[in-house]
Amino acid sequence: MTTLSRRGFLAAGTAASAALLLPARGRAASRARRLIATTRIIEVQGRAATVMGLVDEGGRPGLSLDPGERFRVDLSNGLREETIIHWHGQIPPNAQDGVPNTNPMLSPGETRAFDFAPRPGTFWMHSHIPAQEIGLLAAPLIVRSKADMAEDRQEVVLFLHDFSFKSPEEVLAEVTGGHGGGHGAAPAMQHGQMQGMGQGMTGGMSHGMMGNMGAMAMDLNDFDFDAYLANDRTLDDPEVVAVERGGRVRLRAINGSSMTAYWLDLGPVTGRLVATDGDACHAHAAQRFAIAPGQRLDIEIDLPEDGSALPVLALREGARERTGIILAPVGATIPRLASLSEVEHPPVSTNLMQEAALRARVPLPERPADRALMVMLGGGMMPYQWTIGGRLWGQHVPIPARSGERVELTFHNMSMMAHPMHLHGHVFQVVGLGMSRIAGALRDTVQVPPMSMVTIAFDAGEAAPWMLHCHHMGHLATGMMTELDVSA
Ligand SMILES: [Cu+2]
Repeated sequence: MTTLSRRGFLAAGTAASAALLLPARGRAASRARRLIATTRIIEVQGRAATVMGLVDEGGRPGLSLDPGERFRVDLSNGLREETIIHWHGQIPPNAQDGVPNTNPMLSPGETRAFDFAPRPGTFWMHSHIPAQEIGLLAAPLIVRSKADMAEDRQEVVLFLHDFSFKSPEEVLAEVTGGHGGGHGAAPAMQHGQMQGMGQGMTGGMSHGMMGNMGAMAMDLNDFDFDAYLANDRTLDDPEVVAVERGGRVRLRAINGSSMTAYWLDLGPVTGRLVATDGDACHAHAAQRFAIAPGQRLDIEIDLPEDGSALPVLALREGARERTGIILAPVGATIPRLASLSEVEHPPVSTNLMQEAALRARVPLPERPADRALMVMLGGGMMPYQWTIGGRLWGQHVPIPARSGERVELTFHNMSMMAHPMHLHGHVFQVVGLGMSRIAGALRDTVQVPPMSMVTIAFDAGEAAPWMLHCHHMGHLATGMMTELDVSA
């Protein structure tokens, strides 16, 4: 009988996820990849839904680059509206970062060339327009390293997204109560903004929340989506990934959701978290891992020796909804799993235990901060508006830095909701949780729990304006965004 290596086994597999990962054979290294922003039809709970997507010339979602390959991509806008795509976690020249205020929008039918040296690891790409991101204009961006190719393990991508049958515009309108959709601030938003901390407190604990949830209740979910997708599918009809009995998997989990944080749950199996937002960390063993919007986790999993199938689930925080994929060796019984757990899942947003335990494999060099700043996060539900430094996008005061400086930012969240804060153009290290210093994980998106402080450190990069914002699309749409203004 023929024995297959794990990589050989992967190549022989027919699972849809394998198609997403395998680079086209014989591709000329110099040829640009094609990427198309388009609409596509997926099936959710037995119903056809038209969503947006980022696909290659074969219609497959996402992009996977070979070791050493440049990010050389011709991006075409196949939509009937303008778009702009951000390469989340990558550090391109600012002019290629894909944000509306510094880069020109792509008109319908327009193609634009991108060319930069990518960072290896698990990344993603998405429209930087909130309604388009809610509408699934998002996909995995995997950059493999030589070490990845040498390892005897199968790679599996898990891309999470929240989904509604309503239009993204309706979702935003319902979430924001009419405050979403514009960069400008409504006149009513002026009120109380200059009060800083006080605004955050009163905004977050306005009467509706107080009455319903109690004085210290945290707000976990803004919107009840119709479904939670794992690689575009639900647990009614999950993706079943062919794996080798007893083999090793590197799960590349990406939370592309617009507003939802999850626990990744391996059931009885203990996995090892080995990378956060694309950068290696010392292995952190657990059965459940917290993942906020925008974040990525690479988790090594040793599959059961008994050949049983292993569901990899994503549990919506503070709720019973769940989604996931199933890793199944040949002949394994595929379990039927409901889309609702029997009990509510605990909050992710208020939990800093995982973050406290993580240590970067290659931390930033030790260096005193040249600049240390407090960044106040505020806002609340009534009215629905979220602020940085007491201000909305458009009235924001950019955070200054000089290229090469070591900068420390302390996010001080004075609101009752968590904010996954994403900085463009930089990798940062988590160096403080509350009052304690740690040599934590490298990240580009960090979850800042309600009423808490998280400190990040980084060396300021290219002299340019870089977006700093909350990755909750409802919060972003109402103005929770500012700039890190790096000068030469
Ligand atoms: Cu937020």
